[in-house]
Amino acid sequence: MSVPALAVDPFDEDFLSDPAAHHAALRDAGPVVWLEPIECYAMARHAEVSKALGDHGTYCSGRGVGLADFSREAPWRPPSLLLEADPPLHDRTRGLMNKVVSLKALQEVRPLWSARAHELVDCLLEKRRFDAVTELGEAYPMLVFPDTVGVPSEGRDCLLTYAAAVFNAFGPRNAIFEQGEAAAAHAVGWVANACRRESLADGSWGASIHDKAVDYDLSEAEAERLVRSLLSAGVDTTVNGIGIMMLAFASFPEQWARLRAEPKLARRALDESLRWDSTVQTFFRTTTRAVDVDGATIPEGSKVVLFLAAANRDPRRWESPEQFDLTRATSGHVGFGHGIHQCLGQMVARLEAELVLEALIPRVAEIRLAGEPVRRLNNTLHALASLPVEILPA
Ligand code: OVM
Repeated sequence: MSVPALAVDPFDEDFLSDPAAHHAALRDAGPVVWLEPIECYAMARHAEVSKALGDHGTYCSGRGVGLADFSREAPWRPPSLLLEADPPLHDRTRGLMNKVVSLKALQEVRPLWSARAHELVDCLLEKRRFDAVTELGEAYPMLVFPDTVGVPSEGRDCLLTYAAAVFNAFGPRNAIFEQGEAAAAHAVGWVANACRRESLADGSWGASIHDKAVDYDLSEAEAERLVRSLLSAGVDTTVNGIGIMMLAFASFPEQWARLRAEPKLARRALDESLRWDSTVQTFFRTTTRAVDVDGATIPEGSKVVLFLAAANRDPRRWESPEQFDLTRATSGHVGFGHGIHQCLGQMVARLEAELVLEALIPRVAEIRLAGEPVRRLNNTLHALASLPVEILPA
């Protein structure tokens, strides 16, 4: 059987402006398709995306998880020792990071992070109208995460610039990629410096990575690169995760009422929000052998783009997938990925979202859109530039 070919560029402005509008065509074309404009295989159905993510032996990450094949072209920055690594190296680095970003570490930060959420919500309630992207989605992670990682206070805006560039760089070298790279030159230097042991606060997660490096047979340079992973993956993801979650509640007011009636649902809200509209839209893998997918063959050494966001709304897997529903069983969503690379920071992201909601629930009766949401185009992230909202006090 042959693989259907589509003339779809998932990184052009039309696609990136409204990815969900294009996902059904990708899913319906077949379990695996060939995208002519980017000369790459693609999967968009839940079953195939989940299976590929779970089979890291066949679908490897070491040749990059963007369009660029690191075995053919030099990566734009030294590869991540987590995201862009395969076992056995990956298991060692992940083992260290699991000890740093642990349940215990999260329990320790919870009281401070909760206080910060309440302070921020106090300010927002005074304003009533605010931008849920800049004043909440960005503001909250920036109030808690950089301090916890332990980076210098000066110049932290570089974290936002850097993350945007990192996620753009998984796509082709289009205008968005090039702009991101140009804007990030200064941020790249700032981040490199922030990752050094001398720059990191004592007792911070960043310092802890350095302290543990020897036990895991990792050099100081490798420890720096693991700190870099926290800074690359921990900012723009939660920024947009919280932003999109606020958009979900503004778009489905009955779900806000449902949450207020049963505040315990706050812990599940981010997962359903990610299923409904996934912050990370796509990641690539590279095949390590010829692989049969439902009767069609993908040759060895092929890039395959996995549409996490499309899988999360696949009607073959989800009932009423367009509906944001807090009571849905979200288990199996691939918004945090799946398999050995599944998001290391997922507990951090869930905690941030839960604490923001915990602060809002008792005090906010309604969240209303107060203007059109404005998108920020990114080659990987479903990102918002602005989300004007009005909150009505309870
Ligand atoms: C990393 C990294 C960068 C971007 C995303 C990510 C979603 C990880 O440097 O390890 O995970």
